[in-house]
Amino acid sequence: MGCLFCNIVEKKIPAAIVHEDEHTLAFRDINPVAPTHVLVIPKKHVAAMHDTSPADAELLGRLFTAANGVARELGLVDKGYRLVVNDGADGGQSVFHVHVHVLGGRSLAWPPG
Ligand code: DGP
Repeated sequence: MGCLFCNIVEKKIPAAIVHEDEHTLAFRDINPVAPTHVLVIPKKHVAAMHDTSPADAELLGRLFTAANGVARELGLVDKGYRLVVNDGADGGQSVFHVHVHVLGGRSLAWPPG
């Protein structure tokens, strides 16, 4: 079975893909909490933010650059959007393959719950 998001990268599990390049994949969250809710992931498996190191600076840069590109492509930048990375149990992480949530299409409350 392996990692759910690796299976999406490998197209073994279907997803509504909105962006793909050599290093990243973006697809719609199966359980959206905003009118636009997309997950952006590195194709390389990294389980969590706390597993990254300075050696992952390029991967993380590509990830956030791709997330911003998705927000732009989906028309979120004029009104604003939010990028979220949940890490570990207290952070609310449920899938252990690093991902950035791109949230937009409504005014988002702060602080989060
Ligand atoms: P997090 O809680 O930060 O680990 O976010 C994981 C997100 O992944 C959660 O918002 C729901 C989403 N998700 C879980 N399983 C699937 C799936 O099979 N397909 C898609 N598109 N999203 C999924």
